[in-house]
Parts: sequence; structure tokens; C-alpha cells
Amino acid sequence: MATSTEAIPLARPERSAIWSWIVSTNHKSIGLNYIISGVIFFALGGFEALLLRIQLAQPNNTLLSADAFNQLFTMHGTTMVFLFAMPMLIGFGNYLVPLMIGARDMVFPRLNALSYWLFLAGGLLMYSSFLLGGAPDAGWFAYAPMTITNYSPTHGMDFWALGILLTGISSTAGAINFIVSILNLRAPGMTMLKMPLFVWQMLVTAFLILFAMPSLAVDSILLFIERNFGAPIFLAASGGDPILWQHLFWFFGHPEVYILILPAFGMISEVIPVFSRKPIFGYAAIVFSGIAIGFLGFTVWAHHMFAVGMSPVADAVFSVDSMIIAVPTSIKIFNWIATMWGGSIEFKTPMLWAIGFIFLFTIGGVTGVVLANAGVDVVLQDTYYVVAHFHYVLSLGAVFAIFAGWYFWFPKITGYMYNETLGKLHFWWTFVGVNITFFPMHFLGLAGMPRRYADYPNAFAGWNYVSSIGAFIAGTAVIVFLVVMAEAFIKKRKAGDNPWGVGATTLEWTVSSPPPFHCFNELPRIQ
Ligand code: CU1
Repeated sequence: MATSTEAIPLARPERSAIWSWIVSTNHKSIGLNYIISGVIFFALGGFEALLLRIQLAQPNNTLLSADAFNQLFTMHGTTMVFLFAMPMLIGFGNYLVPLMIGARDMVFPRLNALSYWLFLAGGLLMYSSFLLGGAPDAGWFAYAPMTITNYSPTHGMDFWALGILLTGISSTAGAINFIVSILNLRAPGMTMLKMPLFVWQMLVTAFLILFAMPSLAVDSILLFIERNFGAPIFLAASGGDPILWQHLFWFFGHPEVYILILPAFGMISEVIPVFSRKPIFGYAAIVFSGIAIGFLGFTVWAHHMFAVGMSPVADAVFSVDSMIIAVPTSIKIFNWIATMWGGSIEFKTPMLWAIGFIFLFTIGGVTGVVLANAGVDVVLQDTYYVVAHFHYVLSLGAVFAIFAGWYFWFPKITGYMYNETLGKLHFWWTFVGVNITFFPMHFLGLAGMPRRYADYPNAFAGWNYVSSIGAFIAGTAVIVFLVVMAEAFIKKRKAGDNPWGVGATTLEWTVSSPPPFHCFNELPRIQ
């Protein structure tokens, strides 16, 4: 059993760079592996989105066949959820949690490395399907009967089922690592209620992964068996139950939303106080509302299924639960605003992303409460209103938080300072682009445009055109981002141990930038 005091062998000098990278078990290299892979998958998923938006820019477009369109939106969603957002947040968690709790590494470094390589294998497996007969094409939530061979004749959905299984094993192993590390490796004096808020949210997230992932694993194994061995599981025509798939999927799928957003909440909770020059308002409220979200997150899954015809009692229960979960979420938003209130706010790049996050996430949260009404949801189900809603929550919410965290910890991780003006340009460029892309989707949804169609009648042309222009602006923001990064690595401005000053009180700011291999020569003591 490895403990924090046991020496971890250093990379031997005779190892080639590539081999020591492959066999590294250091949490910082693994964290960076996750983050860099996440960025690459983000680019792929973004490129897929751009192709979809070109196809939808005007009616009767023939850029993509209906088949190609199905594959691209399936892989766009799958990529953004499983191959970008999750690994990105797990990567930041890997890099930061040991530093923040005053440990030298995660508790199971080899398991940690295994998690990363399983995730990468899952991602590559799913992407290899593009070259091996056709990509998954039944949507990222893979409803029966769309997944059945009659509708999805290529092996795409088999690649999907196995790829999802691998990434699920990866994140479950990672979750165990986070839980055991956080519970056992904290520096002397760091009680649970002295842990940084990011660590708290990672802990709750890890429990969510642990309890949600098995449901998806069962689902994808059953799907694989049904597709390849003809077992009657989800296909009604052969005596299976398509609703069973939905229950198992969303019992994972809704907690997954919080798996993506709680670490984001954690990042925001670290950034806001530093740039408000005030301690966080209501630390305990943020901790306990995070735990409440964790529990409630498991009680709302069937709000994705109002249209399947559940009993009125079930509809009512899941409607009310879904509205209740807005309460702990609003508590956090209240706490962040109260932290900023009366502070001397510095609008540095991380802070801009954090404020952008609060603004966009709140819009997504409000449309979420609208959709939580079973009666309203039946009308809006599978329209662009839903697409707008979850993109505001995730692709704007979680992504903005990730960029807040990115700019906040970039100086710590690389040792270099980015250029503030360029960073702000990146923020505003993205902010304008994504709002032009996603806000019109509310109108399209209210007008009744269904999602996942490769074409539409002329009546929907106006807002679709606007949305596609927005997608191009948001797409070019990636170039601005690359410029910011390139500039920082060329200019090599030294960031110092703590570029943010007195407000940055968590332990990672007490070590050098980038942090030493084993983080701490002596375990820190917390007063
Ligand atoms: Cu949900």
C-alpha cells in the first residue's frame, strides 16, 4: 500500500522522453495528459459542431448527407461530454487536488495512470470507427430502437458501447482515487471544513461518478449483447423494453450533468474571491449545497422522459424534484455574487471568464426550471429550446469555468504569465460568438424546430443563419486562444510562485511554478 511518505521512484535518466511520459505515474504529468487530450478532443468536437452549423446555415443544404449528419451530431455530443469536459475537469483535479490538500501525489499513482490510458483508449476506439465502416449515429444518449441494427447497420454503435465502457471504467477508477486521496492524504491540520472548495466539489463529483457510472456500464454492455447476440433487451418488437434503456441511461445521465458542473463550481469558487479581494462568502453553504446537489442529482433523472408517458404521479415527483435542485444551485450563485459585493474587483482574465460563467449558467438554469415543468416539457421536448438550454449550462457554463480555471492556474502549471489584453480578447470573442450561436436556438425551439434534423423548412431559415454565423465567430475564438498560448510560451514572462497576491491562499500558491516533482519537500501544516 503506497502512502504519501513512501518514496516514488523518479523517472530514470536513461529513459527516453517518450517512454518516461508513457510510464509516468506523477499526478501532474497525468493531469496534463488529461488536459492536453481534452483540448484535442475539444477541437475535434468543435470541428464537428462547425460542420453541423454549416449544413444548417440555410435550408436545402447538401454539404452533409443525413447519414453523415447523424454521425457528426452523435460524435459531437459524445466527444464533448466524455472526451472533453470530463477528462478536462478530471485533469485539473488530478493536477490540483494533491497540491491543494498538501499531498505528494494521488494515493494510487499507478491506478491513476491506468485511468488516463483507459480514457484515451476509449476515445481512440470511438474515433477509429470513422475509418472502420462508420461512426456511431444514434445520438449521444443512444435511444432504442435507433441503436438497433436495422436503423444503425454499421458497427458504429458497437464502438460507442465499448468506448463508453472503457471511459466509464477509467472515470470510476479515477473517482476511487480522488475519494481515497482526499479522505486520507490531507496535510496535518487540514480538516474537512478547511479544504479548498475545489477539492470539496471534486470529492462530491467523485462520489457521483462512483454511483452513476455503473448504470451506464450496464446499459452499454446490454446494448452490445443485444446488437451482437440478438438478446431481446431494449427493442420492443422483439419483446424488449426501450424505456429500460432510458431509465438506466438517465440514472447516469443526469448525475453526469453535475459531474461536469460541480468541478466547474469549484473552480469558480476559487477564482471569484481572489479577484474580489475578499474571502468567499458562505464557505459552509457552498460545501453543503454541493453535497445537496449530489444527493438530489440522483432523484431527477426521469425529467428527461416526460414525453414517454409516465404516470401523472411520476411526472409530478420528477417535476418538483427538478425544481428543488435549483435551490442549492442558486445558493452558490448567491454566494458568488455576495463574495463580489463590496469587494475591490479586479477584472483580470480569469475573473472575466468566471463572471461570464455566472451569467451564462444562470440563463441555462432558468430555462432548466422552465423545462422541469412536465407539461411544458412535453411541448418543448427535443426542440432547439432544449439544445439552447443544455448548451448554456454546459458548453457555455462548464466551458467558461474551465477557461476561468485555465487562465487562473496557467501561471502555476507552466511558470509563465499570459498576456492580459490577449486573454481578455479571447474572452470577449468567445462570449459574443457563443451567444450569437445559442441564443437564437431558444426562438427556434419555441417555434417548434426539432433537433437532430439535417434540413428544415424555410420558416426557420433566419435564426439558423444567425446561429451559424455565431458558430463561426466562436470557432475563430479558438485561434485567438492558440495565439494567447503561443505568445505566453514565446515571451516566457516569469509568473513567480503566486502571481495573484494575498487573496490566493490555497497551498498550490506556496510552491514554485511549475511545482516541484513531489510538490512538497516537507508536508505543510495547516493552522
Ligand atoms: Cu437532467
